[in-house]
Amino acid sequence: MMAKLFRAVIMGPPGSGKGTISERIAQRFGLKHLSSGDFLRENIAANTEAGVLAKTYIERGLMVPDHVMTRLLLPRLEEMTCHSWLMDGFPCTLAQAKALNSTCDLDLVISLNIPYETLKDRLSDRWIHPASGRVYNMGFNPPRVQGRDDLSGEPLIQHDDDQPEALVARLRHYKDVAKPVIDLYKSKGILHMFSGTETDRIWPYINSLLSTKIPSRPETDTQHI
Ligand code: G5P
Repeated sequence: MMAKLFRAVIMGPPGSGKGTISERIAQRFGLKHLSSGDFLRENIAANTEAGVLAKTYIERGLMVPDHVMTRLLLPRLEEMTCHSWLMDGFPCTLAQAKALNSTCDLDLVISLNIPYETLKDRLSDRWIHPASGRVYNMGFNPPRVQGRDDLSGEPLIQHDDDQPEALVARLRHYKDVAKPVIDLYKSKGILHMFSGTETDRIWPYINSLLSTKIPSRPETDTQHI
């Protein structure tokens, strides 16, 4: 059992490897992995009011409005009084960061800085099941049957926003909204930026950093909600 609860955030543009690295951190250090994208997909599947609204944005490759995100996520974080956690994908705007700040003190923020060309290659291979928000990558996480969702068998689509032309604007938008968040966490002295083109090369540095902050655990059960 950890002596002190640990609260961390991982931020990065779409396709930067947040989910992949979060799973590794959760497994190695026993933090609960909370994912804004997964949480939205759960709400879409459950047809909640917020889920129905969020779906209209996600389908178009757009960010969900701040008030929807904070209303969904903050109560969930407030329930986690006894757990150390890693939040993946939230906050990603200054309004979200300020709302989170009023709820808890973060110990550490990981920011992934991945070159545009790398993101473009990963995202242009990305297909989505619109009804559930499930995401596939034809190179690294393909569906069992090509072009079909694993669970429903329904056809997968590709976002116009994942086409190379639209990606420039989308990634620039991310950069614009994330910059003040990065500056905020830098000024608090808790920001750690990692750059590179391969998750496997970035991971050892993140692992080393976290090893100085939290004890690793031998068990392998990933804590994911
Ligand atoms: P999500 O689900 O958080 P995104 O778009 O932010 O979606 P995504 O695509 O899931 O993020 P990621 O988590 O950063 O990317 O990266 P990942 O899934 O680990 O890796 C991406 C792909 O690259 C995978 O196929 C992986 O296997 C592969 N990969 C990883 N590492 C490597 C590598 O080293 N080499 C190679 N070759 N491949 C690799 O959010 C979904 C939507 O919800 C909304 C937004 O609409 C978002 O689009 N949303 C929010 N809206 C507003 N505010 C928020 N805070 C929001 N959070 C979510």
